[in-house]
Amino acid sequence: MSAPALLPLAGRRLPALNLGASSFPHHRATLRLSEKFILLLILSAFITLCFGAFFFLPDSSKHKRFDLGLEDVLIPHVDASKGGKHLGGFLIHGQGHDEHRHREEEERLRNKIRADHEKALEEAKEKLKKSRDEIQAEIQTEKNKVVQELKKKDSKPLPPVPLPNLIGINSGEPADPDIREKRNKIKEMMKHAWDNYRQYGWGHNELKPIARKGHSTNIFGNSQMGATIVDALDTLYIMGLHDEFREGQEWIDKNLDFSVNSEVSVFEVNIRFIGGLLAAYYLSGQEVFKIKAVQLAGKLLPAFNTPTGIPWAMVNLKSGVGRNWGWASAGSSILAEFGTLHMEFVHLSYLTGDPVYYNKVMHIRKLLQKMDRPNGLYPNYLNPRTGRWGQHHTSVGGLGDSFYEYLLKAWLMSDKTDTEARKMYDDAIEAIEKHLIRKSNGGLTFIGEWKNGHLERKMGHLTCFAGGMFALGADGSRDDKAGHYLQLGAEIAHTCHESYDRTTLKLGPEAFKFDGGVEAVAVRQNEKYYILRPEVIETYWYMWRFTHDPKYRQWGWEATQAIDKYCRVSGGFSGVKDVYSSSPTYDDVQQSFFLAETLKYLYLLFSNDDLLPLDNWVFNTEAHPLPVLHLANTTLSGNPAYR
Ligand code: DMJ
Repeated sequence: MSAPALLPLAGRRLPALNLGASSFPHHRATLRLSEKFILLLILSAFITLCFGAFFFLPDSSKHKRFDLGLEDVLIPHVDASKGGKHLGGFLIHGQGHDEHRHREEEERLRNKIRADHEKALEEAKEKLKKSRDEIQAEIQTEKNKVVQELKKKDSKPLPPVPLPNLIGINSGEPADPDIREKRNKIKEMMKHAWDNYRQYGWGHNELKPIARKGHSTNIFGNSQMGATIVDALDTLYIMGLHDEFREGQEWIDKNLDFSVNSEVSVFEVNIRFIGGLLAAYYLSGQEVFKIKAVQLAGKLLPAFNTPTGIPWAMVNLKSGVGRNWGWASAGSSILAEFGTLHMEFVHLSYLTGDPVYYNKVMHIRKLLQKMDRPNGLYPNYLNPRTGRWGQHHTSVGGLGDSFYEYLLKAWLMSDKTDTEARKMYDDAIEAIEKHLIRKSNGGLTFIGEWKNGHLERKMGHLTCFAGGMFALGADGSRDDKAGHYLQLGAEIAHTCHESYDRTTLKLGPEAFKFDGGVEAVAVRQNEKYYILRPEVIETYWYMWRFTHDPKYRQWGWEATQAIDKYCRVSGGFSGVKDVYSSSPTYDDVQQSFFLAETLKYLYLLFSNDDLLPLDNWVFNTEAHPLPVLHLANTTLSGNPAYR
């Protein structure tokens, strides 16, 4: 830098001095002298500074070297042996001292790196000396820390809401000793299923009772979400198995984590997890269940981000990316899946005061209402991109079933105020009766499936739930046809009982035909299995509640005995592959719905009606009881879902 460059700077400072002088004219000459003196002083100080900087400031080329790593390109080569270096083509002498400092600094750095390496090596050796268990324990501690941190972040308290009338959660003890004994037997079966899961499958989604290890399927994604624990909680609670309930609660509190990179079924997670958690919350009042249900629901919401708002069948809990099952017609979503969210989502809005859940399911309903329906029937497939139906296949069994169930239950759960849902149910049931329900030659009423313009005379085990649904919907039916629907329920219960009674094991097949001389019997080998499903027993229970005809308890007891005899193994309960074979083979899966539904419905069948009375509770499709929201008597002014 040259000296003239300094002048403008010095010049800017002078007017300040002049200004002061103008106030004292008799000192003007003295001031001019001191001005020159000051100017000289500044100049000499500046020159000294420049020289000092040249000799003593650190070599900036070194910094460039570290910052950019381009020393060979940008910085002239250093030849230390010559005791000097080239800078921009000039050889600077007298820098031996500087070089020495650099070398010292480099040595210091090298030593530090060496020491760090040695320290890391020592630590690794120490780790290796530890046992696998110790290492795993350390990893677990670290994991727990992270989980606790996440929990702190997620466990925001939810706004308090008035709780609905929670009656009949600790009752039901029958006076009749025979019935009490049967009820105790069912409780013992629950304990057997739970204890074995506890011992061999704890934390896994389900249990393999013969291999005695955990089991899972793709509906739960790839992570251990303890599906059996969540699904079983309310059954444990109503059976009075409180220690087991507490164990489950503890596991959920500590381990149930939804921030996992796992693609799950929106429907299954909703009915089993959200339904199970909400029911456990209402029964026990433990906040943890409500908080977990809300956290999980938040993870399902991205599934609704489709052009139509009809959710994808599957969603990745971490990324929120959704997609449909590869096997579904024309990339469609499934009626029974996107149509079985209503009950749980209304409760989520009720409990949180956040209308988002309610809006999502109401949007689905509005969209379905607007659509044309072939013969008044809802096809099972709907494309979430185009909003058009896929293949025209209608079923009250798999792929369609719980959509109809939730229309009826939405009305019941709203204290019969959601008349729109009731109307949709009545319309749908009328079309089903007209097009799908027939009597076989032998006089058995069955519900077939509509496939591409013709009726398939086949009924699934899943379809057997409809007997209970017809009975449940009898009261309040259009044109006062209550008697008719109760009768229809009884006929379906009878047909489904026949499907059990006509097998060797007295357990029902997955699907049975009414065709070519065959009545209520499975024909194809791959339809002969029983996987601990609940639907037939569910219908017995509803029919029992509405009629108190002892045959329903009798049929329920037959099923209990058959399950205990043919499905019970020392490691739990297993499905069987052929109900017509006297020496059945096992599928080695204890389904979570066996604890959630089958054993619960059996227990209720042998309990008094004051246990979970149907005026106060509505069971979701996985048998998780949710209270009726008596909204007329409840202050919900703060709840946007019900304004
Ligand atoms: C259960 O998960 C539910 O009942 C669902 O609606 C369909 N069926 C299974 C058990 O069979």
